[in-house]
Amino acid sequence: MKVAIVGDSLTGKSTLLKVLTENNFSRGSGYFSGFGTFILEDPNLDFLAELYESKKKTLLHIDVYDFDGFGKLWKDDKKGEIKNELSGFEALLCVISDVQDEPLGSSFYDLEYKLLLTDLDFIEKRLEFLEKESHKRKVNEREIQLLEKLDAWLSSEKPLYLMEFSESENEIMRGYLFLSMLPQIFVFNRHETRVREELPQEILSKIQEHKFPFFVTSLEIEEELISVPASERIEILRSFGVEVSVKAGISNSIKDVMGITVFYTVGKSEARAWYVNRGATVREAAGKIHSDMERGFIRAEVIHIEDLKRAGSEKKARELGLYHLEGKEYIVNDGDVILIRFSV
Ligand SMILES: Nc1nc2c(ncn2[C@@H]2O[C@H](COP(=O)(O)OP(=O)(O)OP(=O)(O)O)[C@@H](O)[C@H]2O)c(=O)[nH]1
Ligand SMILES: [Mg+2]
Repeated sequence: MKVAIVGDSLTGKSTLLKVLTENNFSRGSGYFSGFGTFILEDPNLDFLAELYESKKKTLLHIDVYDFDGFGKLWKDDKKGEIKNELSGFEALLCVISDVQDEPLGSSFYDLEYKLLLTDLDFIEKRLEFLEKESHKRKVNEREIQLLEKLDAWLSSEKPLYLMEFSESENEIMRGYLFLSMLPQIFVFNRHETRVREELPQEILSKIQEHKFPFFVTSLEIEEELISVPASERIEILRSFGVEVSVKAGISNSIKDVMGITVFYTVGKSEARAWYVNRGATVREAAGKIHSDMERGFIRAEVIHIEDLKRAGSEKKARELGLYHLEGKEYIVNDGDVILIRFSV
């Protein structure tokens, strides 16, 4: 999983990279000033590792890149280049800020405008190209119609994320990269003295309309707390008015945003989190662990993490009949703890 930190200049993007990677990041080049690995926080996995006294704990992680294409390196005539740099990214972490004493709206609308404008610019160039081509050869009319529809949608200042597509439109869309199709998570980096202030209603309604998650924090404070254990960190953050640390917030919301389901495997040697696309079967999940497990899949023993927590131990959970046997078509639920039976 690969996400880009985006936002206007001086909003705190590089500070966010530091916080998420706990200072373990590398310097980048070009539009990327740095990158690193963000290990997602997961209290469920902590619970499992403790319960089974697992030697090793393997959490999910995300590759995070600090992107300056919409900040200090933004150039109106470089939109195409900037857009291409983001191909392969699956979500955007949008940093909105008032630490430079500008109102929040200024960095919010700046980013929204640049994202929509970049998509619009691509569409208009593509339409121009297809128009020229149409004099030489037969072009795909369906593509032109779709691009015109996208153009109208974006011109009404709505991201493509909110648009619904037919099967055949989806097919055409797959060939494109549109920035406003990417899911977004908003980090409001507020000045320490303003963390407790309400977010402007206009911005709030916009984010809620798009169903994007958002968090309010002070990245400067979070940066000072990097080496403080998570449990103490949240206490200190609360005293400043921050309700969820940015790491916990992003860890919790990333799976919804990316449309993935998290499941676990656990034993003495390792407790581990895995993910599959939402709606995947347990056989596909087995394939994530090892191709042999998918090939030789017999059945899966499954318990939901909440059931295991309630029972308090595997033994008790078994006595209560909370484990269930599932065949290969079983759809994995978020939080399932799975034991695959297979033979090769
Ligand atoms: N007061 C205050 N200053 C902050 C906070 N977060 C970041 N800053 C300051 O804002 C400046 C920019 O922070 P960066 O993290 O470098 O921001 P950036 O978005 O990466 O900036 P560019 O890459 O230059 O566009 C730095 O001087 C930070 O010290 C904050 O929460 N409070
Ligand atoms: Mg920076």
